[in-house]
Amino acid sequence: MAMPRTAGAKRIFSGVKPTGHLTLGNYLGAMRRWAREDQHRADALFCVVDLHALTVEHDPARVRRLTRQAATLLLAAGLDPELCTVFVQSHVEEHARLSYLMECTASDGEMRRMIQYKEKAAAEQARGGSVRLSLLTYPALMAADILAYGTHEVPVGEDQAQHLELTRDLAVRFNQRYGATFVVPKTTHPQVAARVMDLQDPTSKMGKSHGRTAGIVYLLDEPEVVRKKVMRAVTDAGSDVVHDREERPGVANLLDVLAACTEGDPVALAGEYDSYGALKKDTAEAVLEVLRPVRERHAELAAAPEYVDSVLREGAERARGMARPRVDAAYRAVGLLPKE
Ligand code: AQP
Repeated sequence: MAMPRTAGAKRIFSGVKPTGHLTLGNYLGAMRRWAREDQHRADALFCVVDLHALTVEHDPARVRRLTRQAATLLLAAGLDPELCTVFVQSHVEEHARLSYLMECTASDGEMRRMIQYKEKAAAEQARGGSVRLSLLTYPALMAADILAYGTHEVPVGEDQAQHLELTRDLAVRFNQRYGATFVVPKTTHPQVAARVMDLQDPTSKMGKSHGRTAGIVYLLDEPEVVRKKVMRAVTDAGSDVVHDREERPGVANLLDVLAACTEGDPVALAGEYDSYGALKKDTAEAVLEVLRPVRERHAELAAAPEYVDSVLREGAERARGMARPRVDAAYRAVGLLPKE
């Protein structure tokens, strides 16, 4: 296997969390760009962040299954192990090692301000469950994921912007306290579909772990199911097609999805439609067209699990080699006695 590019290249890191089946939001907001652009222009690492899936109540067998499925989908979406590094977070212990130092750098207050924490903690409590401490400290692990690799750039959907801002703050703080150790990364979002919204509730983002699935298009949904979900998308009062996220969030979301799938401009596309029905029909077909090759490639790869395993094994080995020196340096910098 050829090695992905290394020394001197810009480094990119990003990941997906195996908390559910990956969605159209994950694909348009993140994965598609990783495959089309990022792996070609930088030394890029893409990770299934399985430790993050343990921050809410979980079924161990399901997490294992979803981790393998997410890794397979990353490859199906076009990530090429000859160009980039694909691996599973828990296979590289440096993430957990550095996470503790990030917890020692962050404050309790800044963790509690995270919107995702507030929303997920409230949802957990509403279900009568208890909130895991790791849900609060999740951004420390996420900062560790990124900073361990000297990452320059993190391409993510807009929902991750606040966590990335915290990662930057922690890198700066650590460097000020203990000396220059981490690169301070920048965040990038896609120009269109940076936040794909739930088709049944267009004021909430399409999230893979949401309980109500009618508004969520999963990458592995059957074509008929995708069609049905898009055709039943909630639209807004009125009937003219305009791109207005505040007043017409349902229609704006469909236009954003259509634009992302057809490489168009959502505002210009609005002018081409005079009924919601036609917009939905074209959006459904455009989504199916984008997902078709991913589904086909997934089916091939799912039939060759030993290949996926070998990609993950080699990816983890390479990632470990990249992370260890920086994490060791961070351990020394905070005053821990080196092992040898
Ligand atoms: N709806 C979305 N629109 C655009 N981008 C999105 N992303 C997620 N949802 C959307 C981006 O996909 C990448 C991987 O996301 P993740 O697995 O880290 O989890 P998340 O951001 O918490 O997304 P989910 O799907 O909503 O998971 P749950 O429901 O478990 O919280 C990220 O780059 C993310 O921005």
